[in-house]
Amino acid sequence: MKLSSANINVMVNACRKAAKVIIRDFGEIENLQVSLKGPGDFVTASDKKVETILIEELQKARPKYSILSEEIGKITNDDSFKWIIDPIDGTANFLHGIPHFAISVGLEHDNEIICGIIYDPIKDEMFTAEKGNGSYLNNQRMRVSSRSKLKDCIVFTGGPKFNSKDKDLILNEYNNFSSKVLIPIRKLGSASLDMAYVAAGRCDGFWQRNLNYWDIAAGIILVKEAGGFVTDFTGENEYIQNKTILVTNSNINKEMIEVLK
Ligand code: 2AM
Ligand code: CA
Repeated sequence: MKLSSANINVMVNACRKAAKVIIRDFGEIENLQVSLKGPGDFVTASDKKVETILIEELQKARPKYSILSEEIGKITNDDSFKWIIDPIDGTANFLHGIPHFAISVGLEHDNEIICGIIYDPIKDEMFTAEKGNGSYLNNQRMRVSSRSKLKDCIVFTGGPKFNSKDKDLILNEYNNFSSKVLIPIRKLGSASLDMAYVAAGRCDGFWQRNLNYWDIAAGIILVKEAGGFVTDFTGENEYIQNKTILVTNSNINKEMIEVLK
């Protein structure tokens, strides 16, 4: 079984085209890694190239939709439909030659995400979801995990940025979780893939402060359609406004909220 609505097809095609550039550029990173200049500017250029391809393809198919994208910001058109784009999520991994990053594209309609795609080009894993039609990994239906005790769970987070104003708070939350789970907390470096992994049942819960909308837009629908919960740290729906996101299977949401109190 697979998802094949018109919008999903547009998103899949745009991602596959952009992924060709990512894969080629990722191959170059190894060479640049050892050069004196390092791959910094090259990575910025890759990010922009990938974004350009995504936008070109999406606009060709849906000329009236608006866009919000990490590098270029907003393009306002018919505001009832909007693409939310993160061309390379996990840029630091990409820059360091670590094969764990993704293209993330969400489609918002009347302020609600209705379609999402997260594509890991290196592992060739395509996560897709559409409102009412389920979540899929490479055309196989995905479900969140069924673990019910936080102690037995594997949880992910992103941690603070070096200049974060919330550093103490974030480290405190990390500390609290680390004494609740037997398996040490994972930090894989791509927020969109963290969410896709919750949807796929690989990870049981993920929490993070201060993410941008493009980091989480596609993940929101993937997790919801896989039967998981997306809330803020208090269990409410204000995760975009509050910039606190908690993503879980359907069993451990309350237990994670207790830890975040
Ligand atoms: P990026 O690679 O597109 O910059 C790393 O923890 C993950 O969080 C990445 O997905 C990174 O996206 C994202 N991220 C974006 N803004 C962040 C922030 N203010 N603090 C922590 N992580 C952030
Ligand atoms: Ca991102």
